[in-house]
Parts: sequence; C-alpha cells; structure tokens
Amino acid sequence: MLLTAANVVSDNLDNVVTAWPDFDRLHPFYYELADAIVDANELRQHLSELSWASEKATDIRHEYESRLSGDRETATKFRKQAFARIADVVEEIEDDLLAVGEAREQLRGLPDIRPDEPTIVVAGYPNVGKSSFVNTVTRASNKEASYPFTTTQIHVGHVENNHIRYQLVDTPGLLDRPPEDRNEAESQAVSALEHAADVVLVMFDPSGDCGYPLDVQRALRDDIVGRFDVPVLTVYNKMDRCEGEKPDDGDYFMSVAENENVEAVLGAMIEAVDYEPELPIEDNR
Ligand SMILES: Nc1nc2c(ncn2[C@@H]2O[C@H](COP(=O)(O)OP(=O)(O)OP(=O)(O)O)[C@@H](O)[C@H]2O)c(=O)[nH]1
Ligand SMILES: [Mg+2]
Repeated sequence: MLLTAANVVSDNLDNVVTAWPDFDRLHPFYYELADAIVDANELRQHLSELSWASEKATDIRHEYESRLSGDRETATKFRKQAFARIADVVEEIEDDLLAVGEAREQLRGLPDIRPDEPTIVVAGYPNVGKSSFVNTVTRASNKEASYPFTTTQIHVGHVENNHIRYQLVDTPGLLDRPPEDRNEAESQAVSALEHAADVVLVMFDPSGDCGYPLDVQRALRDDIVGRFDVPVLTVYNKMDRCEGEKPDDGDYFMSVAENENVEAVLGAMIEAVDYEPELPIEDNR
C-alpha cells in the first residue's frame, strides 16, 4: 500500500513536470509569448517545487519500507504515519499545483503561428484595411485562428505559393498604435512577433477614413522599421479613394475594395520573404 501510494504521487507529479516543454529549448517566439502571459521564471519555480515533492514522496517510502516488516500493529502505525507525511508534502505544494494548472489554461490558446514557416506580419493603424487584405488573399486556404491576447486577438491566415505555405499574421491592437500605448504583455507579444516575422507589411490609409493622419501612420512605420530586423514594406491601401499624386514613400499601392493590385502586393511580400525551403541534399553515389 505504501509503495503504491508513494509511486502514484511521485509519478503523477513527475508527469506534470515533464509534460511541460523545456523553456530553454523553446523557440524564442513561443518563449516571449508564453513569458508575456505567465511569468516563465515563476513557472519554473512552481515546477521545481513539484519535482521536489515527487522526490520527497519516494524518500518517505524508502524511509518507511524497512519499518513495515515488524508486527502488524506497528506496521499499521508506521504506514499511517508515512501516509500522513506524504499527504503533508502534497498539501505543501497545493499553491504550486494550482498555479501550474492556471498557467496551462492560459497558454492553451496560444496562436498557432509556426515560427519556422515563412511569415508575413501585417501592421498598420485600425481601419486601414488589414483584415480586408488578409481575408482577400487567404480566401481559399483561410484557416483563421484567433487568440485572445490581452485586449486583442492575433489572426493567422495562410496562402500557398509554389507549394510553400506562408502565414499571414494580422495583429489588431499590437502593431497599430504607438509603442508607449502598449502594456507590458503587449510589448512582449510584439517582441515575439519580431522573432517570427520574415517581412512586415505596413499598411497606410491615405484617404483619411481611418481617422489617423498620414504623418502619424508614418511614425508608426518608422518605429516598426527600427524594431524589426526584416524588410518592412509600405503599402498604401484605399487608392480608390485617393486622387492626385502618389506619395513617394510607398513601395506599393492598392485597393482591396476594388481588388486593384492586391495579388501583386502579396507576390511582392512573398518575394521579400525570400524563403528557400530546405531540400534534401542529393546523394550522388
Ligand atoms: N474604399 C476602400 N475601403 C476599404 C479598402 N480596404 C478596406 N476598406 C474598408 O475599410 C474598413 C476597415 O477595413 P478593415 O479590413 O476592417 O481594417 P483593419 O485594418 O483590419 O481594422 P482593425 O481590425 O480595426 O485594425 C472596412 O469598412 C473596409 O471595407 C479599400 O481599398 N478601399
Ligand atoms: Mg482587422
């Protein structure tokens, strides 16, 4: 009975610990995102308490095993004592167990962004047409997963080109306002995106509909250029609403509403990603 009780406690706690990915080997994208949601150091601490408790349960078993060989009455007394001590150990880690369970719930909905897949991040102020663009180009293969990140959601859509799958990440609430307006978790989500992005599309609305003047939109782009270590392309949308000269700081001009130049913009993004799939090395023997 003691052997079984100690093993059940010890094995279950070990399973909880080993079921967590090794934080040190996690892709930086997921590390940053996870750390923004649950403090990774605190979580490590909780998990190490569980490991401690697991070992402790085994220790108690070893300590009492030899004492159980005596007469029945003494053995029963020791067995109860051992049970009580194991129960104390479990009680001692109650808070850690609760915290680990809560962290698991919070992390369960992490967006399905594959950091190793070529990734196009779409940024820009609210209402400039980001979602319209992502929805248009991902129409067929649009498996959109959204994730409630603090006040906002990250949407992920996919397109395929030359048998390579590209993910488009639409990030309302994250890359659509000045850095000083972001809370800590949101800033960290932005750093996570820095690890995942292969190219950033900054979308401008020159029509004035979105409510943000162009110089404000440009300031956001300049912040993104400073942060991201990948090509950042400026795309003017809503060109159907604009007359006169094209602004000279645009890489591309389109109208999602009139489906004008949208595919070309997508093509340019894919080219900017410059993704080379890893091919198996040919064996010439
Ligand atoms: N005239 C015109 N309107 C457009 C164009 N593209 C998008 N819109 C409209 O602009 C509005 C905002 O578009 P969304 O795609 O929701 O913009 P968003 O950037 O995703 O906005 P948030 O999700 O709030 O950040 C919608 O009413 C669209 O129909 C365009 O090329 N021309
Ligand atoms: Mg949107």
